[in-house]
Amino acid sequence: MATNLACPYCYETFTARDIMFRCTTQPGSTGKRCTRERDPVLAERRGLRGEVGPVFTAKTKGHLAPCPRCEAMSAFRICPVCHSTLPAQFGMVDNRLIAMVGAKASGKTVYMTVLLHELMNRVGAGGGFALMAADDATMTRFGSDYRDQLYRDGRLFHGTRTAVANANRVDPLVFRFGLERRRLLGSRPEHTLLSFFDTAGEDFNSQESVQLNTRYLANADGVILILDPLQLPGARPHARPGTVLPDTEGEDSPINVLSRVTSMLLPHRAGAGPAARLLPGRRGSGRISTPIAVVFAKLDAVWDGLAAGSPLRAHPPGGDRFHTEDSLNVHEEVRHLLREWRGGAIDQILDTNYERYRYFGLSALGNGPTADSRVAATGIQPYRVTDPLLWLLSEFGSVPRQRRA
Ligand SMILES: Nc1nc2c(ncn2[C@@H]2O[C@H](COP(=O)(O)OP(=O)(O)OP(=O)(O)O)[C@@H](O)[C@H]2O)c(=O)[nH]1
Ligand SMILES: [Mg+2]
Ligand SMILES: [Zn+2]
Ligand SMILES: [Zn+2]
Repeated sequence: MATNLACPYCYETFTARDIMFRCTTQPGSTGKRCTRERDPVLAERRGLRGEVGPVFTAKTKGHLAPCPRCEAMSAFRICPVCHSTLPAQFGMVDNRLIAMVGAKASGKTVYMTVLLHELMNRVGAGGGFALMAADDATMTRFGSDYRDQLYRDGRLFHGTRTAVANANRVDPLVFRFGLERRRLLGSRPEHTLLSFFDTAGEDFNSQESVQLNTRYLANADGVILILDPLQLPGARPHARPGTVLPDTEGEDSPINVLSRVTSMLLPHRAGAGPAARLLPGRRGSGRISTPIAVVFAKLDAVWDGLAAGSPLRAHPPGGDRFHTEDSLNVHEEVRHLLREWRGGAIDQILDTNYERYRYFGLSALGNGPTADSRVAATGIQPYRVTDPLLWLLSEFGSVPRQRRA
């Protein structure tokens, strides 16, 4: 069976043979030239309404094909479902889809922005990683919709729009991730394409949104579940004075969000036909094999509730590896805190339904925001933000593991 590829933009799957091409509209050797036109598929699926080269199919698994109209060769490969231009190395390097999920206001968008910014800048400089936008749209959108607002203007985000409110679309950000070490050794740097998909907390409440997000979640290679520790009844007494406390009950409670995410990941697999058994993500146990990183965000807000010797208080070893020992210490500590803070049911759901889950604790901002929803005067001081992604990448085999410090 041909291996399934998944589009980093629409998360639909297809095989290498299904990939289509877009004419460059540059004149070819014959002198004929195609004109740009509107692409209704691109408009509907991605909301992109500009004029682009015409689309054509070619019976090739290669990276070049001649346009049937003007005969000019084109290297613009596009997704057969949404017509997005695929990144240059698509199909040759690993392509991983990562979904950010969690209750409303748990901190998903802030975390995603800080994580990407850190990987592109600070960590990238010293940590041996390189992260770059894989396409122009990602570069522009990450800058204007995320980075500038938080880092330049110091403003926090409004709630992320639900997929339904966004014309039934989600717009993933697509990056190229690499380890710099290999480049130093002279070999070709090996890259992984990473597609990040930020959901709206509200997406887990509405039925329509659930359907759309189910496809994205089902095709995700890794899930990052953000938990706001302040939603756990037992953590609230430890909150820093002045912290605004979110609701603990109802639709948006961490346990409800985790239950919904879990049932979105489960039935797709259990109910699917024989072919689905070959899909990554499903194995014999009946449990979900998609790795899920379960993250206590906003650690700064409950810092005073951590014991003096807590592994969460220790800075991670750093470098371009995933540190197993540190991670397992943190994992056990968070599990212990979950029980202590009356969130033990979360652990039970994970243990029953997931083959691979790991706990993390981090703070994206490092400090609570001001009363008028701005970044604190001390600036953004991220703490342990790369741990969950490095774990996922180590699970995918894209980042090496180091057992002991
Ligand atoms: N103390 C503290 N507060 C944080 C941190 N990160 C986010 N917050 C707070 O949480 C709020 C919500 O963060 P968002 O990232 O917008 O939340 P979200 O999960 O994307 O919310 P939706 O898009 O509505 O689902 C922010 O406005 C901050 O007040 C952090 O690292 N520390
Ligand atoms: Mg958001
Ligand atoms: Zn053409
Ligand atoms: Zn697509």
